Amino acid sequence: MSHHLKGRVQIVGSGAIGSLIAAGAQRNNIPYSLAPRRPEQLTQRLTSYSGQRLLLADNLSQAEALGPTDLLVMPLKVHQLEDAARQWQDRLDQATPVLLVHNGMGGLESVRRHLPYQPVYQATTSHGVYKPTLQEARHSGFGRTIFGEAPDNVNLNDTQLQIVFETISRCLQPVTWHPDITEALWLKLVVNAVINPLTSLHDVPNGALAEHRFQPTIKHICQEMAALMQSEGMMFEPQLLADQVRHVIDATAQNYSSMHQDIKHRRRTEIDAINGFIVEQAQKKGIDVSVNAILYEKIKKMEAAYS
Ligand code: KPL
Repeated sequence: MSHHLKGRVQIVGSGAIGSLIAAGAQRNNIPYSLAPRRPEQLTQRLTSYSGQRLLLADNLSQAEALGPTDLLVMPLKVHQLEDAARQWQDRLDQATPVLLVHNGMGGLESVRRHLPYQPVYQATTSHGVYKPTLQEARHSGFGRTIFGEAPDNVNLNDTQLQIVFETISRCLQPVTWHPDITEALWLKLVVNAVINPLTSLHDVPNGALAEHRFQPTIKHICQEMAALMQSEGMMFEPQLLADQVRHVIDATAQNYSSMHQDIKHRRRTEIDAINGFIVEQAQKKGIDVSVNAILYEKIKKMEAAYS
């Protein structure tokens, strides 16, 4: 049976991934609203992966409040989530589903400070999208999306899960449901812990990380991640993690990572939620993650130079 969203997809912000979701909604005739913090940041056009230009003409104005048949999508960085959750907390029905899409960890905890009992869903995507200008987005890398339910949801609602899954499947295809989204987020964390800081520090596209000179560092990070994940109850061989990282390096070879773009545009990066999170967790467990710690410090220095 097919389940349809009866309401709208309300997207918070107008970043690259939010714009891709808006374009997917428009193509599928799903009512949506893309709501940037400042009007000049609103994405108006998206160039699809196949090169078609799409005008985001169906964009509704931001909803005053959202009911149980709407979907609130927060494709924001972890450090932006707490504020956004605070702003929306009084405008949501207790059953309005909220979807988080971000790199790194700690987003769910930030959102829970203001929305402790909200039904939350999480997704991680490897689509490459960037905004060459404030009004324009480009879908430059065709990836995939993994989707699941937050592990701490109180009322499990299979019908809602289906509806959110089908909606996001249309907007960010292809989407796979994962019964343990936290594990999928950890695996993506490994990819981001390698690709994002290294491409930023060396000022290279993702594909350059296939070069011989980067392999010892990548191997070392994967060993650190395997040890940390093991302490969280997830058993992955370092080599398997390294294979996965390599797969993403090859699949996104031409792309510049999101951290590379953030640094280029002098924006705050996701380093705290990626390598910063890793260092913090490892400290609690007494696990050595010195390569992650070095990358963290170096990116923090780069950020400090312009912020
Ligand atoms: O998620 C990404 C990012 O850039 O943030 C990867 C998968 C590394 C692709 O660039």
